[in-house]
Amino acid sequence: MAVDRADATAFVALGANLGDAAQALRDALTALGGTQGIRLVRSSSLYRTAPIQSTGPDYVNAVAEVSTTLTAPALLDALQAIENGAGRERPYRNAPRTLDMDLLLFGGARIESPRLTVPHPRMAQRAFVLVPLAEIAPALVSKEQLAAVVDQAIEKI
Ligand code: A4P
Ligand code: MG
Repeated sequence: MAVDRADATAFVALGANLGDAAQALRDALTALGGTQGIRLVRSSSLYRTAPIQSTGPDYVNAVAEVSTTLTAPALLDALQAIENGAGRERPYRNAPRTLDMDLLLFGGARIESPRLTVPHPRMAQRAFVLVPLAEIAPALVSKEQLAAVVDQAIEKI
């Protein structure tokens, strides 16, 4: 018997710093909402951000809330398919990229598998995640967390 999986609320971080990064993020949000089993609930503004532990041009970053019937690994598959569709290449760690989509939170799940760590282990250290996340889900980000990243350059586009 097929059992419907309950919807989970998940948060996805988007980033790009090659090509037309803003358009890549808009296209990625459209692709996300158009994926079977994923509903786009809301998305943040786009932000221009200075590279953190990375090189190249400034990034464009955003965060989206989705409601999904997919499992977390299946959602990661969907994110990676959208990245690949945007021409993502991985020459080395933290290389400049046409599109990066990271899974920040998946309901209240804690996941430690070889290909997936949730909550995203570096999200609390990064203004490019915390500021857009606070815009769409203020209860998930504390004033203390925002104060800790206040020296990282970020501006709404
Ligand atoms: N993986 C494990 N957990 C997750 C998760 N929660 N979400 C694995 C997504 N992927 C996850 O990712 C490498 C592997 O992480 C995947 O195969 C997946 O199985 P990747 O996207 O190929 O490589 P990456 O993005 O270079 O690595 P990572 O670890 O996602 O990088 P970070 O730490 O996210 O940093 N500065 C600004 N201003 N804006 C940015 O967007 N991004 C980075 C990337 C650095 N500096 C930045 C930005
Ligand atoms: Mg990534």
